[in-house]
This record gives sequence, C-alpha cells and structure tokens, in this order.
Amino acid sequence: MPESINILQSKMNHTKLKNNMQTDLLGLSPEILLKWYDEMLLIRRFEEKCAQLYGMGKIGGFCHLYNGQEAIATGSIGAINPDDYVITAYRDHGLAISKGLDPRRILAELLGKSTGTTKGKGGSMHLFSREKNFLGGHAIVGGHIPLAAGAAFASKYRDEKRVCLCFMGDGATNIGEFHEALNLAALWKLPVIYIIENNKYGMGTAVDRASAVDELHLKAAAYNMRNEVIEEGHNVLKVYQSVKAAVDHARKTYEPSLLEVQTFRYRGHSMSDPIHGHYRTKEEVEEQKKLDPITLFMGILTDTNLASEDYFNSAEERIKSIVDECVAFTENSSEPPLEELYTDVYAD
Ligand SMILES: Cc1ncc(C[n+]2csc(CCOP(=O)(O)OP(=O)(O)O)c2C)c(N)n1
Ligand SMILES: [Mg+2]
Repeated sequence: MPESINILQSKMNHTKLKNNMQTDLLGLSPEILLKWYDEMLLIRRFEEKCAQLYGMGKIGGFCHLYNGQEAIATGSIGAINPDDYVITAYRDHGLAISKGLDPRRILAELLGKSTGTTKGKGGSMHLFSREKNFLGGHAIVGGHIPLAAGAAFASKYRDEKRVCLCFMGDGATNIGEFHEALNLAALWKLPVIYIIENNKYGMGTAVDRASAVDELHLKAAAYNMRNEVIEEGHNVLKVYQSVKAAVDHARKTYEPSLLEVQTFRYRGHSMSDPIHGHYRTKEEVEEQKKLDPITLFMGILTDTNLASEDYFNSAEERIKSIVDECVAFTENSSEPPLEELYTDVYAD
C-alpha cells in the first residue's frame, strides 16, 4: 500500500501519534479544518492519478509530485487572503490546488490540452493563474525567488497590503538568486515570506552535501531577516501558525521572513526518477511515511470530535469523484490547434 491511506492503517498510526499530538486548534472553525482535510486529501489523490496517467504515457515532459508535503500547501495558503500572491518552483500541483486553481484545468494542462491553465503550453512545471494570483510554476531552480521580491515590491509601492508567499526547495537556497533576492527583500522591507520546503534532498543530493549551512533558516542571518524553522512540517496546524505570524508581521511592518519547513517527498524527484534511488533507503522512506500529514490530521480531527470514520469515508468518495471529473474533463478537451503555436509567447 504505497501512498494510499487506508482507514485501518490510519487507526494504527493514530495510537502512535496520540502522545505528542497538537490539539490546540488555534481558534480555527470546524468548517475550515474539515476543508483543509478535504484539500490535503484532494492533493494526494490528484497526485496519485497523475502518477497513474504518467505511467500510461498520457502526461508528457517532467512531472514532480507533492505527495508527503501537503500540509505545507494547505497550512500556508490557509494563512493568506485570495488577493495575496503565491509563487513556486516546478513541484507546483499541490500549491496550485490550495490557491484555488480549478483541478480540472490543472490536469488538462498536464496533458497538454487547450483547456489547461496555460492552454496546454506550459505543462506540469508552469501552472499559472493571474485571476487567482498564482504566479507560477517555474522550472529554473531559484529563478522565481527574485520575482517574489518584485511582486512584494509592487504591492508595497501601490500600498495594497498584499503579501507574497514564495515557496522553494532546499536546493534552491544554494543559488545566487536566493541570496540576491533575500538581500533586497530585507534591505527594501518587502512583504514577502520565503518558505523553504526542506524535503532533505535536491534530486539525489542530501542537504548537507550541497549546502555549507544545513540549518537552512539560518541563511536569513546574512540579511538580518526574521526566520523560523518548523520542524513539524507534516502538521498543518503548526505550518499555519508560523506562516500566519510571518504574514501578520509582513502586513504590519512590510518586513520579510524566511521560514524553513521540514518535510519529506514520498515519490522520486520527478516521475522519471526512482522512489529510493541510491541516495536514500527504502527504510528511510517508510520511516518518514509514519509522519504522514493526512493521517496525523485525521487523528487530530478524531480526537477533537470534529470528524469520525463516516466523515473520512465520505470525504474519500467525494474526492474520488472530483478526481474522476478531472479525468473526464481532460479527456473531453482537445489539444491546442496548430495556429496557437506562436500565440501567447509575449504579453500584449
Ligand atoms: C538553475 C537550475 N539548475 C539545475 C536544474 C536541474 N534541477 C531540477 S530540480 C533540481 C533539484 C532542486 O531541488 P530542491 O530545490 O531541493 O527542490 P525539490 O525538487 O526537492 O522540491 C535540479 C538541480 C534546474 N532546473 N535549474
Ligand atoms: Mg529538496
């Protein structure tokens, strides 16, 4: 049972997790908490469907899945407003779902259909929505980090009080653009929250083999920037709490933050890579899966009497039908016509 959550298994894990469980619900309403559960489950099931479709040869190009990191997307985006910006690298499906992009159009994009978020021309790594303030989906490691500073600069210049959440991998913190952007964000006091999704590896290279400083949040010290490490990156409530504090701080003072969220990816780096490879063991992956964000949240909702097995079963059904709908929508969509080859290359 590689990644699916089965109720029986979750009950077993629940006992293990109970002792150190976070039960402070931070004043969040049951509606929000159940919505977050559904959202994380949708991200997981969506990614599983992508893996299946990729295996069938229906998705072309690169495809990087988010399994295991769901609490970061849901907890972080749960802490901002719809008009705030989100920007990220190529592991972008989960974040796009959390930011409210239509999952049917996301899947259509992956299959190169004209109904996709960028008319089937961007693919998995380049999801985008101007309407939802989702600024991509960027394939060049570190390339989007200065763009986040730009979005935050625009917000401050126009006095809009919008913040920008900029997600990146651990590997991106070794790129020059990371350092240049953090310097300017701190110097000019820009309302951007840089969030490192530290999943312990950049492709097959462990963090401490690539970075002289392996406590990545400490890199903020070079720019006198507010920073924090979130060790329980699998706990959506912990992620929310820290991101919310950084967002409130940015709205009040315009000051940026650097947050390091510790997490783990269950799949290979991309769909063309093996799950374990030579750089990590099967045991390590299995051990990390015991900290599954969805299973943990299931435990929290059960313990606080917000949901029971009936709810989890019905959520599973509902999410399955959403994913089925994504597939049907995509299959009924056409590929972009040849005349579209040179359109949308430059902005009008
Ligand atoms: C500038 C640049 N160098 C190299 C690559 C090839 N590459 C793609 S992903 C990746 C690893 C990045 O790892 P990390 O930032 O930790 O993100 P993760 O994949 O773990 O989410 C590399 C080296 C690239 N896309 N861009
Ligand atoms: Mg990484």
